Amino acid sequence: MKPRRGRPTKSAGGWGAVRSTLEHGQSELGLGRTAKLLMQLNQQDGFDCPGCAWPDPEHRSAFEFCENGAKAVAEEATRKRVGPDFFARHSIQELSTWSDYQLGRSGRLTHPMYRAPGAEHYVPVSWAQAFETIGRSFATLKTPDKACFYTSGRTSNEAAFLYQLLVRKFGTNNLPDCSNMCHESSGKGLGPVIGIGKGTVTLEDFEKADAIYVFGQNPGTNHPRMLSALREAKKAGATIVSINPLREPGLERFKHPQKVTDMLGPGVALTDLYLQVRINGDLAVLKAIIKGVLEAEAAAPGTVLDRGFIDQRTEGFAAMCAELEAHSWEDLASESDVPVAQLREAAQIYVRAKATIVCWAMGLTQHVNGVANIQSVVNLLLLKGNFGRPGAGACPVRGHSNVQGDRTMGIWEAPSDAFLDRLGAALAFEPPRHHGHAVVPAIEAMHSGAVSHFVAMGGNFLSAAPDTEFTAEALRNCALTVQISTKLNRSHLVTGTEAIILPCLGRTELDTQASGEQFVTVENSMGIVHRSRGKLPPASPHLRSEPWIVAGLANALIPDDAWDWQHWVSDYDHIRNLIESAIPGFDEYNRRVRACNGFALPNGPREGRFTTKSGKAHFTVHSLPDLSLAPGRYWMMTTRTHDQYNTTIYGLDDRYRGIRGERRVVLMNPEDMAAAGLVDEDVVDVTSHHEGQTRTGRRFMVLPYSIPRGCLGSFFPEANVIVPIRRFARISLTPSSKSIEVSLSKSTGHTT
Ligand SMILES: Nc1nc2c(c(=O)[nH]1)N[C@H]1C(S)=C(S)[C@@H](COP(=O)(O)OP(=O)(O)OC[C@H]3O[C@@H](n4cnc5c(=O)[nH]c(N)nc54)[C@H](O)[C@@H]3O)O[C@H]1N2
Ligand SMILES: Nc1nc2c(c(=O)[nH]1)N[C@H]1C(S)=C(S)[C@@H](COP(=O)(O)OP(=O)(O)OC[C@H]3O[C@@H](n4cnc5c(=O)[nH]c(N)nc54)[C@H](O)[C@@H]3O)O[C@H]1N2
Ligand SMILES: [Mo]
Repeated sequence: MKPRRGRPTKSAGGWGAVRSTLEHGQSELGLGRTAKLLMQLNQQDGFDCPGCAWPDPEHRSAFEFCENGAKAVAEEATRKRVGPDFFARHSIQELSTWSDYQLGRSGRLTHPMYRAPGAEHYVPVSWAQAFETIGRSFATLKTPDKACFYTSGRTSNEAAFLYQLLVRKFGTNNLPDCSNMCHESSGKGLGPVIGIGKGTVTLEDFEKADAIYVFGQNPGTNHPRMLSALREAKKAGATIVSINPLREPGLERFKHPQKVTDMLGPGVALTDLYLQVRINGDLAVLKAIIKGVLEAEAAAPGTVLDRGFIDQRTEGFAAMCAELEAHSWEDLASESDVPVAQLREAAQIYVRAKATIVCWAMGLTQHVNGVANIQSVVNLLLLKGNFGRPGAGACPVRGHSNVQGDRTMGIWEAPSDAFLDRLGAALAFEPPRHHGHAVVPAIEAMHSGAVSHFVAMGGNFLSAAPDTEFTAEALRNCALTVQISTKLNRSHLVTGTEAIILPCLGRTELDTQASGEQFVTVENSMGIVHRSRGKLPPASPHLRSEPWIVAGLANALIPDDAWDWQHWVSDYDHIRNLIESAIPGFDEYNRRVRACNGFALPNGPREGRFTTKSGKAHFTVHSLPDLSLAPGRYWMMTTRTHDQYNTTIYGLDDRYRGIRGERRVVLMNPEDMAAAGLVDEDVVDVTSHHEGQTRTGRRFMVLPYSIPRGCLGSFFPEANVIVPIRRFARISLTPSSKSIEVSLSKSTGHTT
């Protein structure tokens, strides 16, 4: 289809969102079923949205969902099916030529499927045969460390806890997860400086904040319900500063679909000051804001900083101030590509605010200096003691709906000794101590042959991971790959010598075990643990729940194990009792999680305690990244469109950005286009450059867009072919998918 381009929309939400919700739901489910399902979404007795991890308000309306949550639900509750006949009709080779969009739209997986060595087709197998095959293959492993167990962030607490327990009982900490590609920089950044790797605000804080900074996040698309919180904050008098290379319509203005005045009028303007920073210029912006705050304090001593807080509750302030002296305003403006006047204004807003929240997502974490970015956010917040008081704090906005809970449950390749001590004591076993592989090292280990067995609890490892070709080679190198999935995706098509698909229940579906109907629990972005109960009849009678599948895997991998996994799975209260005994903060889990809004996990900084070794928060010093580019080179970011959930593509439009019918695009500054001799809709090949290696993605369409010079935008997963496997964040190892050094050349007609 030829792309049609309009202008980016002026606001997010509004009639466009209502229309899109209904159209998408209706095409997958029919209107009656759509309405019935959406009324259960995010309700106390309903199911948690499988979309993002944004929290639910205490007093919920009948419509606690957004356009994109509704799409995520429709995607799972679709009436289309991918059964044995589908796999008999389509060979794996043929399916490999389908787009992600076509694969996702095929429907729900219905049977366990097996691909024999060299086979062109998957064939159906029974659950018993599937587990037997897995058991036989794992029995050949010389050491448990030759296996890796991936997790994506939709997995419930119950499934995640059992899964990590199985993996550790089996004998390894090889638990890479989607978090490694996502907010790992936030966890690794926050932990050492404030004592917890999580955010410190609650939803209620938004209404009490005087200033809110939103760094590197596109909530209009990825966390639409956050716009309601920003709208309320704004109405209560907060000033909002957005820092983003793209002018995202969702950050500019919001029309709440349930507010008549918004829908009929222009909506509510959200951002007061928009800093159109260059890609990875945030560290310079943060330094500039801090510099402005220190200058304001110097001009009127004792009126700006919270001196008492800095002296008694923090360390490292003087060193941080000293490093700042090396940077002039002009340097910081040129490093960030934001004019001095705007940087000064951003600082003044912080100076005036009594309580400040800083929100962020992938625009800060997915850089080589991702951890430094997060710790610099903390530097800013500490200046005025913006922790442990109303309206203030750090707010990493999580992605997958239970990614934070999975980590709390121990889905972590680098568990702390304290975690392993408690787990071992609670279950009377000796968990392995040596750390395992995160995502990037796991790919490298499969590539080199050090790992030969790969199990994925959800997700789409191949398409989500960097360096698609390299990752494909890694997966093909395996002896066995096992995917526990709801829907068909590319990771089912690029497999080890043997491959198995285990189809599982999704969030929306009834989960019945020996003791009756079950609910599961999840932790949202703000550390609240609550219930989720599916209501729909399962898509196929052969589907099993994730905890049930883990119990089956346990019997296959550790045949002589004395633990009664089946008993735990017969009633999820048993699993929650295990969690209570092994993980702090879950006292009386089964009782408290049945309370209407669930319960909050302990959070030291939120409660006024920094849980670092010294009991103090730390200012840290970070040098600016080198953003210089050779002629003809650009920094490229890879983001989501409005019509996708990570690797699941709902449609080919990016409505808010005004792009239709095309995903293989390069968004480019018009002046850069002119300088490079490119015109609108030229087709180019994109080549990344890293450590002397190149990777090329073919045939992307250039579109002029409002983005700083030297910067380009593209969409993932299509652009993952050019993300170099060896370019990742220091400390967190998160692939640097928001800053890749690339060059462009006109396509010569060949295809990808
Ligand atoms: N509908 C929908 N919802 C989702 C998802 C989805 O795919 N679809 N994914 C979920 C997941 S797993 C996650 S992690 C979150 C992701 O949520 P986001 O982080 O909002 O997702 P991205 O599309 O990666 O967008 C990042 C934003 O960062 C900006 N950016 C890029 N580089 C830089 C930079 O160097 N500096 C700054 N300041 N900004 C930059 C981009 O312009 C973009 O606005 O959303 C979750 N929710
Ligand atoms: N270039 C680039 N790459 C990126 C990013 C980026 O911004 N740029 N973002 C990164 C981020 S933030 C993340 S979180 C990762 C996402 O990585 P993943 O979490 O691995 O990917 P998803 O696309 O969310 O996974 C979708 C698949 O999950 C399965 N699924 C859905 N629901 C369920 C369920 O309830 N149970 C089970 N067992 N399976 C289910 C379906 O089969 C579906 O096809 O991608 C990362 N990759
Ligand atoms: Mo994510």
